[in-house]
Amino acid sequence: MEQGLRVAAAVSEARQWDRLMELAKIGAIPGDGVNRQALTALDRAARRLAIGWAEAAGATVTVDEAANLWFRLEGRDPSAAPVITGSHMDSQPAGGRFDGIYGVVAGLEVLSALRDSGVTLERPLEVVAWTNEEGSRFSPGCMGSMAWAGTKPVSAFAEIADAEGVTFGAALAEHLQAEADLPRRPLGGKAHAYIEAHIEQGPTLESEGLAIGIVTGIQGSRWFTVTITGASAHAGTTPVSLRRDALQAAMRAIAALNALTADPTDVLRFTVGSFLAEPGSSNSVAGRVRFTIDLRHPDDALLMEKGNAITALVQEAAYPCTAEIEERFTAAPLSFDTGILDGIEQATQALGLSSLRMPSGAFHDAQLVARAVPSAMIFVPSRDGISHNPAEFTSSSQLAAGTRALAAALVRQAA
Ligand code: HGY
Ligand code: MN
Ligand code: MN
Repeated sequence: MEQGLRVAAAVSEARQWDRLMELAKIGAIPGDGVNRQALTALDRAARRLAIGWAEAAGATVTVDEAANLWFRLEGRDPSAAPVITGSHMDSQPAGGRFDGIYGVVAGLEVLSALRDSGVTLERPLEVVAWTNEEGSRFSPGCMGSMAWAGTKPVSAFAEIADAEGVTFGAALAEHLQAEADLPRRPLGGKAHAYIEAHIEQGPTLESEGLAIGIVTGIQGSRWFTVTITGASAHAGTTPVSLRRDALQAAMRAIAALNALTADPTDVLRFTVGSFLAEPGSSNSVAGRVRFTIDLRHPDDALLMEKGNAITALVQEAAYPCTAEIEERFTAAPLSFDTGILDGIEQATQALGLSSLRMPSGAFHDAQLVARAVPSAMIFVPSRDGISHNPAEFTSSSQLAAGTRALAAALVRQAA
């Protein structure tokens, strides 16, 4: 643990905060927020900043065919399976300055602290920025980590289009062309351990006055897209009895889904986050409605039971309109590696940081990486538990404490 404490001591709160604030200028939106969508020029501008910092820390830079961006610092044994840390650089459309990007900057800070402390590890250390974790431009999320872990091939996402009709395949090709100066590395590979630092995005750590969340696992998530088709009609001349009103049908369907997912224990999470009625004119009956479903629960059987009931329920409620339901994303509930969790706890104790073992309500790339590599996560507090909102905030000292715990935990895995 001594080496880990040396590297942790070399973590600079100011350097890390300055880097985060520099990145927050790229895609800045009012209210201290960020809108930096995956595979855009803004995403590439942020990546170039990170590349510069990684190279200054002595790391080599590569990109894989899913556009995951890699920073590698060699250890004494270049043939050893690396230890990996990182997160995502893309944001929600009305995102904050810390979701995802903190985990990448924390990894970069550990690279800089290794250089400053003169510590050389046995294993290589790699910092990764995963492509499209949020899934807000191209649904679903976690495309980069799914491709890397072998859950789905990159080609499976090629035809998925954004709101402007740009396909993921086209955006990826444009992006890789723009980063053609970076050496390419094959997708996938072996790793000894993966530890991701992330903001909690919930109220627990702050309300209990704790510094570090030792994340024991992640609840399951299922994403669906519902398309309800009726018939567009004149709002003035068409009798209600003759209408096939897709918007009214969608309201019936969502009411039925609310009944299906009602949970007095407030554990089940059901969200309709996106709703589009077409043609979207005040004097035309809606002919088509598309809405999304985000369903989550820590118990796999319950998540399967509720999720599997959606299609029949929506189709029945939508009649006389028709409904198509497509499942876009499934991530089963997951428990992280107990050995790595114990190592994180020992790191927090050695650093004198208060901590709590806790599950994650949000999904993360670690949920997909854990299919291929022993993984775990570290949380830092979120002010008022706010995230996916410009008001998202974590203080520089809280972020630095998380990065010191990350540094000590990574060194323990890589020493
Ligand atoms: O949606 C999630 O749970 C993650 O924050 N993208
Ligand atoms: Mn995130
Ligand atoms: Mn997020």
